[in-house]
Amino acid sequence: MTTKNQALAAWVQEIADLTRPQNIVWCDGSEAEYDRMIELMISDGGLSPLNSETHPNCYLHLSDPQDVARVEHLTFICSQDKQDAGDNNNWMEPADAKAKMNDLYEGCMQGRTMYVIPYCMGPIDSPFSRCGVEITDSPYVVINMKLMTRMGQKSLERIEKEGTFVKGLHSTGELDPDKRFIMHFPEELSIMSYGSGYGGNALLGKKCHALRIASWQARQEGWLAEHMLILGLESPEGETHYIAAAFPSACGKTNLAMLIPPEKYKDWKIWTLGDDIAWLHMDDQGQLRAINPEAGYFGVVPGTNAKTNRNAYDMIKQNTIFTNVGTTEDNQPWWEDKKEGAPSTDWKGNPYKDGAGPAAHPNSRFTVSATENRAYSSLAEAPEGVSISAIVFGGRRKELAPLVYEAKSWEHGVLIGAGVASETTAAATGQVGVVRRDPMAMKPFCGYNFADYWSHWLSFAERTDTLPKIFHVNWFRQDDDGNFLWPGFSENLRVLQWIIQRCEGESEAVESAIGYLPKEDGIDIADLDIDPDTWKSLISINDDQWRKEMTEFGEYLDSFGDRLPKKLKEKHQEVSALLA
Ligand code: OXD
Ligand code: MN
Repeated sequence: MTTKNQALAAWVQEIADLTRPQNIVWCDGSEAEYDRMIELMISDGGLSPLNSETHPNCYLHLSDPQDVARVEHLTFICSQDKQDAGDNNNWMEPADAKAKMNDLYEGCMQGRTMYVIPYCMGPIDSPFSRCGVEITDSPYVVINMKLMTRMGQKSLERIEKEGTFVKGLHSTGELDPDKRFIMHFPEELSIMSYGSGYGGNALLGKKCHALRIASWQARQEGWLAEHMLILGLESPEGETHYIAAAFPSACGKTNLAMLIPPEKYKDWKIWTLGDDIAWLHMDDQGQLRAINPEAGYFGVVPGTNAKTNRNAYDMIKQNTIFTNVGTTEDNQPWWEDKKEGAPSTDWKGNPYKDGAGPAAHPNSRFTVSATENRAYSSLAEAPEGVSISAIVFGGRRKELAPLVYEAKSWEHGVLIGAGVASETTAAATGQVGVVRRDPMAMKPFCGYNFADYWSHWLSFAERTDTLPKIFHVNWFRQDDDGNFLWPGFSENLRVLQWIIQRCEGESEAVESAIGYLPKEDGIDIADLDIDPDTWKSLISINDDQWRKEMTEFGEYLDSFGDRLPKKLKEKHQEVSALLA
């Protein structure tokens, strides 16, 4: 296989000259190729088969122990002008970045195979989809890209027809944390990644293309690339509303996207369209429509059990690649909170020792095709996407943010999104559990200056008056002893119902300084074990805490200087004045 696209052929040759691989393989995306790659990886020790009776076609990959998460401090946006990347990103001068990377790439694939992976982000026949080509020396990347994207021959054909593609070059290099960089060149639609095999750093279609590069392109072309799940909520009457929801990494997007309604609401149904990324376009009628650019899930494993996420739990019993979990004595995958079996080896492949840390790494992952999910929506493949009724932002906050509140307008909703803050998780290296600002859950993923990003969000209000309503949720409030106040998981359906009722004008709300809150009986909790005081504190605000929050948030916004949109500042002042 090779290509009719001259630019692609020339680039592949240029990279081969630089990296000097032993051979070059163009990936066709076939099942036979996937099976061959699995065999190859088993034979060289990169994968091991799991129990084929309990987990047919499931494999375990153990990564280098120093390569288990995204590396935000080593991730750069290399725009011509530093201000375009903004203080929300690390920046490097493009020529310097290329020189640094080319030094690392020089001869790095000697003795290795170079794989050329044409892929399409989004349904292959959607006008909203975008293609890319990843060149990599990692067989692990090839098999993961096969599950996570539409990869191979069809994508190559689309590239040959369209003539454009995002260029992604990846090498695992020496897996040396001191020689690890993830560089983005948004003006050139290109990505250079070196020294890591971890999904978020190495599967270039995902965070690098579908968020960082795509967010830049989206701004220029009038759409949005967001860190959002997409779900359909179907009522017993058969009406389905679509919701897009942004939460920081490892805050339950996959669980929400696959939620199984509690017994009392068993006639309701949640359909999954995506669990991590949404591309939002406005159609001719002024409706915001969403597609999921991905074709699979790269989800956090620990905590997944029959109660927290039955769909995912069942989904990953076959045709799944596990990364950095433990195993049981009979070679089934094992992780903390699986609630079944016991660990015999840990994620480093050593015998498991009680008390010597978790068996599965807290950021261990499953990779699986979306078609394995029994709640996968038939509209996930629709070229035109689905019309979005509500946008939801959320973070992991022990205190402050109520269970749910609604923005008073689109512009106010943009302020709420910009104000998202969350406790950090194991999805990125660094300290866990520290509250940090994570606007729209895009702190690690927005490929340009947040001030320009918020202007772009605000500009949608000038284009239509039929935008979705915007909400904020917080499933993670705790009492002083660290107990969660809200049961979460399936019960979150009750909150989604309120959101849809509000979109339909069917439920009254209480106006507060920060937005509309549910009335005490607005969400049905009669059968839940929540005492009235707890419930009140979940759906009300503490003015003192919010005054402090608005002051800190204001300082954060001001740090963006003159580029900060005036409208956002005004909205901030309005809310602050209501709290004064
Ligand atoms: C992810 C992340 O893997 O956000 O989706 O880190
Ligand atoms: Mn994510």
